[in-house]
Amino acid sequence: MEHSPIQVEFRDPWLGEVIERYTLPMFAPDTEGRVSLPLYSTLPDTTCQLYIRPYRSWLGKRVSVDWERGGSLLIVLRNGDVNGDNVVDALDLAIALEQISASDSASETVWSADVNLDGVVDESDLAIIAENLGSEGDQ
Ligand SMILES: [Ca+2]
Ligand SMILES: [Ca+2]
Repeated sequence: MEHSPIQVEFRDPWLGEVIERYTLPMFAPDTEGRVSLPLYSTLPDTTCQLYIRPYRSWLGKRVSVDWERGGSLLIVLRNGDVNGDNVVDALDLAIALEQISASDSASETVWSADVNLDGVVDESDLAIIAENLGSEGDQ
């Protein structure tokens, strides 16, 4: 199954308005949820808010950055949101439990429940979901 592009928004730090959007195609955080974002934009150097939209099973995240052109930023995203509602809760755990041992890569449910992207739904996926239980993504 293909990855959809990850979407990043620049927001005004005070008003929260979206100033600019860009997408990082074919991109996924590592198993620890680390994402290194290349910062390319024509925006002038300033303090701004970056918003990473919920991506696959990773929760949305808003961070304040001192913007400098040409830099890159390391962000850690929380993982475990199987159903994509930007919250990790018991429902996500239940969906993953139902798919345990499943490795049918054509199934969208299996694809979603495989939160560590190793092609199979197993205990390590459940552990990631359990660890982040109760986490809510930023809007
Ligand atoms: Ca969820
Ligand atoms: Ca897995």
